[in-house]
Amino acid sequence: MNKDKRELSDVSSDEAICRLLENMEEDVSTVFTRSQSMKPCPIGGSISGICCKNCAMGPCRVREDSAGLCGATLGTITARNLGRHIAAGASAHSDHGRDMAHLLALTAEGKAEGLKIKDELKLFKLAKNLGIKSGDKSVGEIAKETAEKAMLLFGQQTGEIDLIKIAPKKRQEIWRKYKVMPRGIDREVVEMMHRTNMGVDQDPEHILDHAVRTALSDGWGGSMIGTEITDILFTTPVPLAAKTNLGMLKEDEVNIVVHGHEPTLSEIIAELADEKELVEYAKNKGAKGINVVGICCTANEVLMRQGVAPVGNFLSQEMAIMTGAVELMIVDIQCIMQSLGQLTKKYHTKLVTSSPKAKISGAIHMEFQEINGLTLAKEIIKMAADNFPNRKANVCIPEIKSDLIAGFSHEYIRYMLGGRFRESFRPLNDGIIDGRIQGIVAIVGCNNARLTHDKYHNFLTRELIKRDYLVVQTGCGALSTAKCGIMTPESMEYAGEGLRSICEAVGIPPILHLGSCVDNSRILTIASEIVEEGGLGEDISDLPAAGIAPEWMSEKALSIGTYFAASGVYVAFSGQPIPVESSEEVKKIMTVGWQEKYGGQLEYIADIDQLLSKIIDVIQAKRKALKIDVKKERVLMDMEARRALQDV
Ligand code: XCC
Ligand code: SF4
Repeated sequence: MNKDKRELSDVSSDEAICRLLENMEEDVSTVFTRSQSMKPCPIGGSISGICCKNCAMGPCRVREDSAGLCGATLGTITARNLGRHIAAGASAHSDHGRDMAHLLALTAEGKAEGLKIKDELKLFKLAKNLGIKSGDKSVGEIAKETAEKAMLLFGQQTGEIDLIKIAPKKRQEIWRKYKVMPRGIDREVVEMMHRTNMGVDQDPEHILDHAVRTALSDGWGGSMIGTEITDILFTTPVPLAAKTNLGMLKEDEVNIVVHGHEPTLSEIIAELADEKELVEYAKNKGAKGINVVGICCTANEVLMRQGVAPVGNFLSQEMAIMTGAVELMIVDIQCIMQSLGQLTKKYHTKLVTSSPKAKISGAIHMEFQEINGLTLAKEIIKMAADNFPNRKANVCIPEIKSDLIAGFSHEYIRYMLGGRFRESFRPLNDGIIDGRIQGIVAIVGCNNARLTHDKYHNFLTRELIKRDYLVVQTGCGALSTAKCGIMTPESMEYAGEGLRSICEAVGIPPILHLGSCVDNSRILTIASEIVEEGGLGEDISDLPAAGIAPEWMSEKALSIGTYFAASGVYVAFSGQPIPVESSEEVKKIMTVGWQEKYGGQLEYIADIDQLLSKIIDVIQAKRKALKIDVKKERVLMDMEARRALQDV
C-alpha cells in the first residue's frame, strides 16, 4: 500500500490488517487502496440526497432554492431517497427473517437435513407472542404453526404485526396515534417504494412517517423473527469465551472462512469441523485438522452459539484471503465485497457462494437448500481440504489475536442478574437508579473504508465505560471492540467505579456482545423488559439509553437507526454523513419532529468528541427527568436519629 498517501495507522486500528497492508504486493487491489484512488462522489457524500433519479425526466439535482422538472423540492427528494434506503435495509433483514421462518417450518416437518429444534422454551415463548395456543400440541406442531404464523406477518395486509406487542403499552399508543404501526412487513417495504415513485407522496414529513413504519416492521418484525427463530434452531446464546483476529487462522490446518449473515449452513459447517471422518480426510491431505472461522455477522452468529473465532469484521474480508492461508471462503448474503471474486484468483482460495439469492462471478456456486444442509456442508469441507495441498509458500498470518466473551442474549442477562430462581432485570434497573450505571449505550453497525477502521467504535466504547455507561454491541462494532481486546471481564479495570462494581458482582464484562445485526432486535426486547421491570419510567423514551453507529455504511444501518429512533431512543451516526445532510427541512423532521412525536431522533454528528458529549448530555437529561440524577447519599442513622424520625 502506498504509505505516502495515508499512514497505515490512519487506515486501520487493527494491527493485523496494518501488517498485511504493509507487506502487500503492489498489484493487489483492496478496499483500502480503492478508497484512495476513488473519492466518494459528492452527491453521495456531503451533499448527499439531493439527486433524484426516480423518473426519466431527470436525474434532477436540486438545491434549497430550486426544484426538479416535476417540481419536487430538496426536502421531498431527500426524504424519498432516505425512505428508499430504509426500505432496502429493512428488506435485507426481513428477507433473512423470512428464510429463518421457512427453515423452522421445514425443520418442524423433519425436512431440513441436519437440523432440529434446540431451544423448545424459546419456541414456546415465540409461539405465545404470536398468539398461538400450545395446548397439548407436540413440539413439532407448535413449531410448524409458529413458523407459519411468522411467515404470515410478512404478507399481512391489515392490523398490527404481533411482535410489536412486546413494546411498552405507552409506546404502542404513540405508534397508533401517529399511524405508523406496521401492518405487515413486505407491505410496508412495497408501500415505501410506491410512495416514492414519481408523483406520489410529496410531503417530506409524511414520507418519513412511512419510512418509520417500514423500519419498525424490520426491528419489531423481520429482524426479531430472525433472531428468535435462530435461537430456537441453534440455541439461545449464553456467555462463552473465544478468540478473535487473523491470528486465529492456522498455518497447519484447513482454514474455512464463513462470511455473510445467514447462520444455517455455517452452523452446520462449524459443527462438522470436529467430526472424525472429516478430520481424517483433512489429515490425508496433509493438514492437522479443520479450522472454521468467520467474518461479519455470520461470524457473530456462530461465535455466539459455538464460540467459532471471528477473524475480523467487514473490512477484514479481503485481508483474510491475503494471508494466503484460507482454503475456502463460503459466503451467503449481505456485506460481501464483489472484489473477493478477483482477489481469490491471485491466491489458492476457493470462493463459494451458497445463497439462492446471491452469485458472484468467478465464485463456485453451491446452493444451500434447507433439505441439503448436511450433505452440502460435508462437500464444502472436503473441497476445502482438497485445496490444502495447493497452498502457496508465502503464507503470512499475522500473529495477532485477542480474547473475548460473547453470547449475551436478553434471556441470559435476566438470568445472570437475578439468578436461576428469580430471573429479573431488577438489579440492572437498581444499578441505573442508584447511578452505579449511568446509562446504557448501544454502539453498533459497520466499518467504513473512508474512516480509520475500528477507531471510532473503540474510542467511544472506552470513553463510555470509563464514565460508567454500560455498552452493548452487535455487528461489526462488537468485533472491533473484541479485536482491540477489551471485550473481557478483565477490561472492567477501564470501567468507572460504579460500573466496575456491578461487573465484579455479576462477573460480566462492561461491554456486552449481543450478536449480529439482526440481533439489534434483542436490544428492543431488553429495553422493553427494563421498562416493564419498573422504576425507570413508562416507556423506552424515558430510559437513560442511546444508540450510536459511528462507522456506518450499509443501508441496513439506516433502517436500524430509524427503528431505534422511532422506538424512543436518541441515535447518532458519525463518519460518513447520513444522506439527508443537505436538507435542513428533513434534518429538522428527523430531530425536532421525531423527538416530539416519537421521543427519539436520528442525527449525524461529524465530530466524535461532540458526539460523545451529546450522548452523555442526552442520557443525563433523561436521568434528570427521572429524578435519578443526584446521587442519594446513604445516611447512617444512630438510634436517636431513628427515634426522632419516628416521632415526626
Ligand atoms: Fe455488514 Fe452485519 Fe454493517 Fe458489519 S455491521 S458491515 S451491515 S456485517 Ni451490521
Ligand atoms: Fe426529476 Fe421529479 Fe423525475 Fe425526480 S421525479 S427525476 S425530481 S422530474
